[in-house]
Amino acid sequence: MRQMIKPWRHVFKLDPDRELGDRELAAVCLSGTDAILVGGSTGVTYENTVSLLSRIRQYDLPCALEVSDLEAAVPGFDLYMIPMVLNTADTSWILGHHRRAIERFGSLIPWELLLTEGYIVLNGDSSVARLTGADCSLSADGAAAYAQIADKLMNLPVVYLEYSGCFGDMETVREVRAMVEHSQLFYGGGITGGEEAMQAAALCDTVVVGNIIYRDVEQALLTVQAVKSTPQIDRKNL
Ligand code: 1GP
Repeated sequence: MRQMIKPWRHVFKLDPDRELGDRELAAVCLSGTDAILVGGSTGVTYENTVSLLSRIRQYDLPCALEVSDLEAAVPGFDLYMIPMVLNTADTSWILGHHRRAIERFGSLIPWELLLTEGYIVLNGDSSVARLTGADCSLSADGAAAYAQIADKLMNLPVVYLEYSGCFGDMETVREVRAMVEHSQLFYGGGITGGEEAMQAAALCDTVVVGNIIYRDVEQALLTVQAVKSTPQIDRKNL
């Protein structure tokens, strides 16, 4: 599964709890993005997840579910991304929900389709920060230390810098990038057009674009080419 996500430079994240018209969905799926990630912090249900998956399946691109609620663990995705929030004192977001999922679903879990994401949540005003009790007062060094826990101690396939809803501090992203050697570095948060997309793309392996799809789909579409045309800076040169 690590191989499947390796080429992903640009990903659109769609929220099952939000409305998206057929024309907009088509534009997003045919935009040249590398994959669709389905997920959201609140209001995600089995029904709205099934409905969104079946609409996305009209198009030929990988579709992954970011599992944030046991009730919405829907079969049929290409890949399941399992967040572990590293910067919270609430262990239910690191191990607790995961333990319950294993107890409940046991042998039904398609382990070969799972990838763990080491989440570092950095926007204190976001729903995900409120939900998980994340400590968003981290310095750049603190964020980079968590990233190294994911990369070097836990050997996680993905480190996800999550600024959901606001564009992140690129100095922090740069420090994290410099320290992450093996994990694939995802960035998400507040990208509203090409310029922000390029800044994130220079420093990260994969750029995730969410909210702007629902506010201004044309702007969202511009981020695809922006990311794809931006070369990554070699971490050794940072
Ligand atoms: C949210 O990281 C994603 O989980 C993308 O963030 O919605 O702010 O683009 P935005």
